[in-house]
Amino acid sequence: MKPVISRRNTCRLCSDSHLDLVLQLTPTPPANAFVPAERISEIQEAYPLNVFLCKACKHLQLLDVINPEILFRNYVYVSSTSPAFVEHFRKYAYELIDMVTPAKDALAVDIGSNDGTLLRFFKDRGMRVLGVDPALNIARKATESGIDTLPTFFSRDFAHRIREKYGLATIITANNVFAHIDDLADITDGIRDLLFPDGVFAFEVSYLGDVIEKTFFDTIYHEHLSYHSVKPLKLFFSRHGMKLIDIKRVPTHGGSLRGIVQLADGPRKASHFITKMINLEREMGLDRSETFKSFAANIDRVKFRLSKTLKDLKALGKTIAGYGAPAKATTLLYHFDLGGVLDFIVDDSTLKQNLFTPGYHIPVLPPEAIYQRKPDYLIILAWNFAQQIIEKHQSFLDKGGRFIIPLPEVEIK
Ligand code: JHZ
Repeated sequence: MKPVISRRNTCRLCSDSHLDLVLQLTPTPPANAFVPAERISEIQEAYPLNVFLCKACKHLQLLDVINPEILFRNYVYVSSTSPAFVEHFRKYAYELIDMVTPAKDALAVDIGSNDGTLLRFFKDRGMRVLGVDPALNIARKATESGIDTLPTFFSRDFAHRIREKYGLATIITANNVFAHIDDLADITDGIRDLLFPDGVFAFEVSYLGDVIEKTFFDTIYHEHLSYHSVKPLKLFFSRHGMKLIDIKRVPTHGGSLRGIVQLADGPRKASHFITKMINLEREMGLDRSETFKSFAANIDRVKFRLSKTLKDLKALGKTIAGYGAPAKATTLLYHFDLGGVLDFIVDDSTLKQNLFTPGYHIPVLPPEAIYQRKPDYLIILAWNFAQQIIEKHQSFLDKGGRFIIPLPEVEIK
């Protein structure tokens, strides 16, 4: 069995060994390591959250890698919990179909397919679909619901097996997983080997530009090994016989990139927007260590503001709970030292309800708890869904409750 944590010494994208430590966040347990009641007396180990910038290709990344068997085999995040996200995937699937116009029965493969939310839209449009996801519990459910899902980690070897059994794929997707994989070179070679000559690989990842601009530091956790930007990715794909041909900024998870990639000699022309984005990244300073010093100062500023707000409320005898138990809440709670502040957290995902948060062991309850326990304030830890959550719980506001949105700026509603 591989160790719980291992340390790499080279850049994940270009293999250079010159890396600058540019940010250190408070160590945390794995962000989704929720525990059941019988384990709350256990102390969960915290692992470093140190962020490095590659001096050669400027890719931002973690070098401490938690064993993916521990992170992903039994997973609690389910894409379909958030209706806005489902709608996002519907539009995304249709855009890809319009771009590729797949032949009848063409194959779509989704890497990290979770509960099959995206694949279902391809299937509805007549494509053959195949999911690959290491989360045994979620892959089984997806297969039972009609989306064939192989319960494993994607790799080049595995891509070859898929190719033998199912043939080449016209569309391959990987959403919110391209940041999660340590050996990106191997899976990218697998994608290349599995792709039809005129097929496309599409991926979405949280965008570093948004993380920096909006101080979304809490999206830094062990599952996210990479904080992608366009320039290093473009170089990376070209080294692997592929070509980045389009980039789009999409609003999911506070700001993400959608990349479209084809084989190096594929039929489509590259969009001039790629060069525009690379220029914008230079202006934002994403390739400079100093940028991360001001990022760290911004994190401290939000920490001060939020801690003061919560401390003042507590001093007035107010009760505070959390809404949403996203992975990123683990980083926020640890780095801002908020373990003792929240009485409980509610989350709509039944997979998280009645568990306890990683490390601090704050109880996660169904949303009805808000109306039974009547906290004075709810801090929205799933800040990317603040609007939807507030709309859904207008009655909490009507009864005198208030919401606190922690990021990008502390806001009370
Ligand atoms: P959400 C996930 O991160 C996990 P997380 C993963 N590691 C990843 O890479 C990123 O996405 C990109 C709840 N909720 O989507 C559901 C409600 O309770 O921001 C979720 O637990 N009620 C793969 O975990 C959480 O909030 C609601 O009405 O940070 C949101 O988690 C809504 C809308 C959400 O991702």
